[in-house]
Amino acid sequence: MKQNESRILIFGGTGYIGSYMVKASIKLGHPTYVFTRPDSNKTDILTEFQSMGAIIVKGRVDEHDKLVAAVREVDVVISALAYPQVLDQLKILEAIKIAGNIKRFLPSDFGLEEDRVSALPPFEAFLNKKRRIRRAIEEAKIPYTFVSANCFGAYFINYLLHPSHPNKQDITVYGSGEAKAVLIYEEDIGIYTIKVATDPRTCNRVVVYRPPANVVSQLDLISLWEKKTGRFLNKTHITEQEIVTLSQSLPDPENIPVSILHSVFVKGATADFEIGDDLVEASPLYPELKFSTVDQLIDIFLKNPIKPASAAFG
Ligand code: NAP
Ligand code: EMF
Repeated sequence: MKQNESRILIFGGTGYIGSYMVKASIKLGHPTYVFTRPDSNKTDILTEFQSMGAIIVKGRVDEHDKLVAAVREVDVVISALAYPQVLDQLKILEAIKIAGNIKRFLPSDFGLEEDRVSALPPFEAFLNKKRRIRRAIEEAKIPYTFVSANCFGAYFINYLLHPSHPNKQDITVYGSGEAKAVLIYEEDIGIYTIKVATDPRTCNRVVVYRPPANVVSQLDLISLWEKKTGRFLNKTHITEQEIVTLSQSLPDPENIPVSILHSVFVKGATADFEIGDDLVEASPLYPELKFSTVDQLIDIFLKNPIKPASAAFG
């Protein structure tokens, strides 16, 4: 597969992270198809995509024939469907099997490296659904790339530091605040995901986005933020035991975010494993590209505060 000739179909392309992938795919010159529900309320972004040259395909994942026809038009399928739709990807996989032409499938992972983390039960149940999709793709022998993008940078800065409330100076520190976490700017996730989706070196590999300048503790992040803004934050620590108790007492699905925070900021699960030969770290693959560092990410954020929508867990 020549990298510059791939036609790319994106599911969930109107969504939070999917929209960065659609824009990156168009920017990198790929014929780009966006699969969206006929009654999707994301009309503004669909109009924007169309004006940029994307081809909009309207349908539902349970419309099998429509799915097969859409898949037959392209070389690469990327799913950025939201968490509640994770198991719907089995329907996409069925269509890919029937169509028989797909050179690469990227399922909706884009978080912690799910085959190398062990989490609190609510997050474990979340990850189990994503693992089930990975195993089904492997079993079907469809060429894949599994992407661990770690923490969406602007999303997590917003969540941890709530910069859209400049007067809100009380912030929560999870555990000691010293565990290292990996934060990646969403625009970079878009570009690198399109690059790895069309790269022969990443076929049937797990790719991790973990450049050294993007590994940061919560306390580092807070002091960087304080230095750049001149505003000081009141930190309240929540202990590991309190986090575990919350994960047990909150109803489903509200018990998921707190369990994710436990993995990322108490356990350091995005940064605590070696990247050996069984994984590919994306940053050295493309000398012409660079991930924005955490320092740059804060600058970007301060210039143009992005207010990410909250994630869907239902
Ligand atoms: P999202 O914005 O919530 O949704 C993506 C798209 O899914 C929507 O735009 C919509 O497209 C489609 N969709 C929504 N509801 C649907 C339904 N009921 N049936 C069918 N399709 C529906 O997704 P996201 O938050 O970007 O999440 C994408 C992936 O990133 C997930 O795997 C999630 O776990 C992961 N994630 C990771 C992080 C991180 O920090 N690493 C943070 C957030 C999310 P249409 O309206 O066009 O049909
Ligand atoms: O709300 C979240 O985290 C708490 C702030 C969820 C949506 C984020 C998420 C992050 C992940 O890894 C960092 C979902 C899936 C992930 O693997």
